[in-house]
Amino acid sequence: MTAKLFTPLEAGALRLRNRVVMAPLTRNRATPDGAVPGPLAPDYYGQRAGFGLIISEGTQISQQGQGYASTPGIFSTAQVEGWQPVTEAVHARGGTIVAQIWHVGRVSHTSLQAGGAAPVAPSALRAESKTYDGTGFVPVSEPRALGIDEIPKVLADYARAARNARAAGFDGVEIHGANGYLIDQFLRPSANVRTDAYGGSVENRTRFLEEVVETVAGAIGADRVGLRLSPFSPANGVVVDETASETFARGIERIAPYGLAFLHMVEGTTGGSRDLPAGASIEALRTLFPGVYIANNGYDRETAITAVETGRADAVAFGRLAISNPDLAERLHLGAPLNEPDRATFYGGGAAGYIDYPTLEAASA
Ligand code: 8OZ
Repeated sequence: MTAKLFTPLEAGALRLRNRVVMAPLTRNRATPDGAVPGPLAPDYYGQRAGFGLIISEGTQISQQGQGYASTPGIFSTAQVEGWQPVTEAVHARGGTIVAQIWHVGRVSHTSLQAGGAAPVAPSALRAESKTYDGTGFVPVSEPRALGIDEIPKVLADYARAARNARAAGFDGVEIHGANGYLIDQFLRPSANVRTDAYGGSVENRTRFLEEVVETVAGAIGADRVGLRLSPFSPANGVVVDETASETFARGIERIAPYGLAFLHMVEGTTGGSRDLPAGASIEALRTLFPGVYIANNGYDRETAITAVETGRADAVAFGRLAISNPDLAERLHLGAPLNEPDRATFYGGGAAGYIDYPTLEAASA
């Protein structure tokens, strides 16, 4: 009998042909100037159409939202036109693809900002983190705190990005609320010491998250919007403190009524251990969300099959294995061997390590 991992799933308006999801993966191969998807992107994504769902690499909603060199955007006309062949390539092969929409907040560098400006964040607190500025890894810049009057503009950028994603042919979007970027920064007392309606209490720290969800759902329909969170990941300099369980519980409670297509969680430390702090529970958070749940972090064939079979997850997202196995869903279904990913070609560069990992068929030919 076919394991449930390999069976279709409806997530809001999204139709997944199986429950093997391609996680969002930063590859730094967009054009350095216009942040337009590079010429190989249609091939890269098209090769991966056999995933039940492709979540695009993080795609900035504005120049202000960019934190690394050569990541793509979705705010200019050229960017929308650059994404069109990508979504066409995926759809031509029967796949489903959403754009991950991203604002990095303080995880950026003045060299990536308009006019060399300071990056923006909930508070003027520099992250203990590095970014890639196109020449090497550099400490992130000191941010300035967003004025409360600037928040509507950021929300408008999210709405524009979501509408642009649909115009570019994406089936929907995933809001990047994880990994220490802007939304996560608002949620964490270590990054958010505001004294206005967006800081302090749990209610205030979860306000920006809800406003982004409300805005993006209002722009393109909640049934085409997913959300990614990493409640217990100390990624990019955020501190996972004793408020995390309560904060994320309240955040998920607040967004639950919107009827999003899915919630996608990094279980544990992003790209690392699945261990959680004492007393923390992913299951407890998941229970607060009534819709489709996509699990991520360190899954393999057996643990993914079991997670979906037991109902602990509706689908499972794979990161590094999606880089090295364009036909991962098929390989997992068959129990076939997997290609190993090469870290040296993850970020930046060209075709090598991007569009040249062989499918099973190619490998046996
Ligand atoms: C790796 C390198 C740069 C960015 C994330 C978007 O952690 C990222 C990212 C990952 O969510």
